[in-house]
Amino acid sequence: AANSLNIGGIRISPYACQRRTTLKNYNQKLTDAFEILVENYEFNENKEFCLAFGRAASMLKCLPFTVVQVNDTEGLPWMGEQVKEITEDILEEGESSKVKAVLNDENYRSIKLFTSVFGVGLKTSDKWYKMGLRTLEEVKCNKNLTLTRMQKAGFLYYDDLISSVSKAEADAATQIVQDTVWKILPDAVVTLTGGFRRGKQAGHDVDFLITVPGSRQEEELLHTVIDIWKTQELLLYYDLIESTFENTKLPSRKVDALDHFQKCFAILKVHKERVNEGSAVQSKVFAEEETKDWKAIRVDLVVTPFQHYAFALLGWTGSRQFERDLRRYATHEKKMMLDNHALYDKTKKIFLSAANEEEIFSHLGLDYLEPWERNA
Ligand code: TTP
Ligand code: MN
Ligand code: MN
Ligand code: MN
Repeated sequence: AANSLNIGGIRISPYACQRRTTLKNYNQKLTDAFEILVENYEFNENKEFCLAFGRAASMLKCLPFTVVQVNDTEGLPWMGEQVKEITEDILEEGESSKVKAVLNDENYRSIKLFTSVFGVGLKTSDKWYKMGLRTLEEVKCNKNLTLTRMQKAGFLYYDDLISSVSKAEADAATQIVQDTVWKILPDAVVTLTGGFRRGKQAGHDVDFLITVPGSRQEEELLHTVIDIWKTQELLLYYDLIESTFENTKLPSRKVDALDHFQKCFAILKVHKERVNEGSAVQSKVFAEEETKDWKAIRVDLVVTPFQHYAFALLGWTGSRQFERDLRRYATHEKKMMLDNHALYDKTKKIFLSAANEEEIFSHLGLDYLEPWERNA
């Protein structure tokens, strides 16, 4: 079993899948600082420190109290020397000079800015940085660059996409997705996943999982959805990725690898009149000057065969840190392999099926965690 520690009578496991982590974070000052370092280590491809600060941040998020002195973290997993140093600075000086230095670092600031554009990843950002580019204006004006279709959409809808998606906007998007999907297949199950399923009030996109019980009718579904949205002029951008899934394939070891389900990364045009934010009066006042009555919203649609639905739901609900720890737990504590498609028992050499998330937790010998307890 996992070694776990006792702090003030609270059992704290080194695995996020054995901790209940709600959105109530008593240590946000520390975790925000750690997450800036994680981001910077990610940009510099320092995997070890990336993991170290990521795990420490995730661990502090589950504590039911605010850490006020370094002693409070005594015996907690993942509080290594580097982490303790930063913690001490923040608790004693109110801030960390190392975090401040990152926030002022030209490379960090540029990469952060460039990757904020939809379709721009680390590789492209690095290239632009090495070309001497520092601002989005400089990128847009540079005639030597060829942008992908995705990046062009990213720049075109930048202001909308950079502003976070509210719960009300996610609900409006859900209405659009459900209306369209149910028009085609009334039996289809449409589930909101990602951060909004974990109870978050805002997100960077809206994630959906779609399945059809007891049939293989789902294969054409996404194509039809796209056709309908095109005629309704609701699709600002889309990239449809066909399924590459094979039933016999063992679950992937790579935590951040894309899954093999059919999916669509889209930008949806959501009209403001569809968004129920209780500000209808205000928006009417501005309606005359404002010609744009819609917002571009990033939407991820994933379609799964019904027998893989529970695994896909567990995988797409997140958080990323929770998913990492769940897979690490399966591998190291259970000799099993888990990914978004399946769970494989290496000892028995069999796939373990599951109709819902509870059954997956149970196969792994874990207490069930509700989606809102997975905010690790
Ligand atoms: P995200 O939408 O990136 O993250 P989020 O919804 O938790 O937060 P945000 O508010 O920023 O949108 O991903 C949701 C989950 O889906 C995350 O746990 C990772 C998982 N995921 C996959 O399993 N496969 C994929 O191909 C992608 C893109 C995400
Ligand atoms: Mn999301
Ligand atoms: Mn995200
Ligand atoms: Mn997403």
